[in-house]
Amino acid sequence: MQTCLITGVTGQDGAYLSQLLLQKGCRVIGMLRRSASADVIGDRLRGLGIINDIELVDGDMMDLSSLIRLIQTYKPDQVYNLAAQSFVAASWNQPLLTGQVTGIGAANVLEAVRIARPEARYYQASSSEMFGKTREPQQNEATLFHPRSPYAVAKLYAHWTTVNYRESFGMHASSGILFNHESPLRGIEFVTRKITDGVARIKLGLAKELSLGNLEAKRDWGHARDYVRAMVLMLEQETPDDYVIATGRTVTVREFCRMAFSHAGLNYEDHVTMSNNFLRPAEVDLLCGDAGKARDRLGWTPTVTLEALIAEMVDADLARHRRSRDQ
Ligand code: NDP
Ligand code: GDR
Repeated sequence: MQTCLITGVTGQDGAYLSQLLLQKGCRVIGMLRRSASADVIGDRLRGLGIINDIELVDGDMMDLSSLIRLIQTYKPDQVYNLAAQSFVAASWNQPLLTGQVTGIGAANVLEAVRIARPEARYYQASSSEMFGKTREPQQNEATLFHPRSPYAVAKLYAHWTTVNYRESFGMHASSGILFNHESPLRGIEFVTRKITDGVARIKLGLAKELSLGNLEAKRDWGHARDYVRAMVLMLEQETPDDYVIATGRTVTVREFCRMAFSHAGLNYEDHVTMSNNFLRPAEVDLLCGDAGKARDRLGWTPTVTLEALIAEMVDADLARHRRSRDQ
């Protein structure tokens, strides 16, 4: 039985990855940071009905000693480093924290693995945000990086540290350059979930308007369930490597709005307003991934269309609001 340690287990990807690893018969150790609201924080795992199947243990990305102790104690065969301050917009307000958690935090995990369990396989949650102000219409593993936020700069540090540990110490360390992936478990502050939640509230008469920022940004959105499958495939390879994971289809935030509102029989133009409050100091205008390498080497392809993703998210938010309204 493989023992897998997941940092960021309480996040969207941590929940789906835990579920997948449990289905594969793995022992899943989830690192949980100390919080006064631990009951609420496990909600995604509770929602998937797996919270009692995971061993939740205390630790923090900024506390190297906690990471070393965890790895010494549980001797994981695989380490999935998903923990991060992952909200791009917040990274301008908390650049140093973002650097410490998202950047140095990854180096801490790599150090802990190198010291306590160098034979473990390591996965780094890298991001398409690293491409940032790209000139390429479609981005792949060879595309130059030009990060546009403190978050993306921190992710780039973590990415290159992963590559460096592979090259310096021969560690089985892989980096997944994942494009945006969403689901009903997506944090409410991210634009897709903000939109599907807004659609549900407007449809049920709980709100009239939805205020957004830049509607012209283009993103390549896939389903988180498909993307965690790619993480597992990467660690199953004999040789560690870096892979872009994406659908290859890009649409604007405006188009996402149109599709989400129309799924509920609404016209987005009647409800969406623009606010400068949600504009960013520097924007990433266009992301569209080329996952050809993952397709050829991992046999990975996405299975969920954007239409199906939006339908699942809107329906889940409608059901959730109906439940709390009827309680
Ligand atoms: P979430 O924001 O949903 O989850 C982040 C996780 O990190 C949470 O479990 C959070 O814990 C944990 N965390 C934050 N700070 C610390 C800390 N100091 N110590 C320990 N744990 C901490 O992210 P996603 O699940 O969406 O993404 C997973 C990873 O993939 C992230 O690294 C993200 O940057 C990256 N990524 C995500 C993409 C996406 O589209 N979703 C695309 C590309 C990369 P808590 O619950 O306590 O806040
Ligand atoms: P992103 O996701 O920054 O791509 O990072 P987000 O959903 O926050 O933004 C996507 C695009 O939508 C525009 N936008 C808005 N965004 C938010 N959050 N709220 C709004 O009201 C709004 N209006 C317009 C943004 O400007 C942006 O262009 C996500 C995170 O999961 C990262 O951790 C991950 O690395 C990348 O995806 C890939």
